[in-house]
Amino acid sequence: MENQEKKRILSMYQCTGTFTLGNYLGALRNHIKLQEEGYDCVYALADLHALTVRQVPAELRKYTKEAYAFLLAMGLNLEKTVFFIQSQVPQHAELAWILNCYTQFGELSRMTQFKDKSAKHADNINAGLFTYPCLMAADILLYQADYVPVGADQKQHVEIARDIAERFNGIYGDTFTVPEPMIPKHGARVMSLQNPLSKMSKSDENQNGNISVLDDPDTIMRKFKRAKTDSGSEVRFGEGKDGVNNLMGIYAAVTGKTFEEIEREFEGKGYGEFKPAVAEAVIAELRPIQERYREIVADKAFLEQTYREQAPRAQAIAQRTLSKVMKKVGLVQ
Ligand code: AQP
Repeated sequence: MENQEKKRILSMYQCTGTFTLGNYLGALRNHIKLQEEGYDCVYALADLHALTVRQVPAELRKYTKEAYAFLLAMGLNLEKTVFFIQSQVPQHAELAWILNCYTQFGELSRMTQFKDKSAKHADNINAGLFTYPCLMAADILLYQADYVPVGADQKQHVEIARDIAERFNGIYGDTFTVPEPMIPKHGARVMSLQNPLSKMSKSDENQNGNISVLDDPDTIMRKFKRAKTDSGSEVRFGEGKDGVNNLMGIYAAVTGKTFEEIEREFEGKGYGEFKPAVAEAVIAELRPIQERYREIVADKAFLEQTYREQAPRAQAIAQRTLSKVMKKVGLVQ
């Protein structure tokens, strides 16, 4: 067994577009640190989940490879972390089917993501959109994960995985580790630059609202300069100043400064100086990663070899759990 004494963390990322600064500051950057904090990390790109919404096939492939290269560029360490593409590990789809049969219609109907996405894609309310929590439970339970890092809005996913695991364990005896949600200590929530009341999202129709981690410096500068703020000019955290609060949150996350320090730094200077300063800080943070990223994507053979080599590592862990489950439910092996 690999690193059995360490607590295992599982996290998967959707590759329906280029990662945003929100994904980076709210999740990826913290997840990369966890591998140095003594956890046994299993990370993956959730390309099967992406299919619940209609995708352009060539784009899905491109975004998946791009996301893989980006995490490597961030310093994901394959000696410590298993990092694979979900569709290359067939055990996910197999366990998901079994878990479908241990999940109730009522509990799936209560998932807010199903309600949101079916309202957004009313012309394609497919069965996958409804049962995706079973696939997500399979993703987590296959690896006997102790913790799943989640934003506060995603706790419901871990809760349903816990319910399914407890139900299964209750019928068949201990089979799955019951996972705990892990709310990150430094998990900044980044809002859209154009609408600071909604979160920055890959799928935002207004691309000026989101900073893509691959945006060039001029684009980053332009987007920050156009960021929506209020009619005031003081760089101060406060109620009704959602745009400025968001920019301060980004600046704080990138520079490590506190809000008080930022207020002092920009005392009497106004938004006109603050916005380019935030842009510069973000550009400097992303620059070395973008440079490494360009080297990695230029070497297609290396990238392909890397994700291909990771799949069997994940399969070996996943198959142990799947075999146990198959035996318990009465499938001939
Ligand atoms: N704006 C955000 N601020 C902080 N954290 C965020 N995350 C996403 N947006 C923000 C966190 O990023 C992790 C990976 O998310 P994901 O790739 O699985 O997809 P998502 O949460 O659905 O992200 P998007 O960008 O909003 O994608 P779309 O537009 O496709 O829905 C998660 O831990 C998430 O909390």
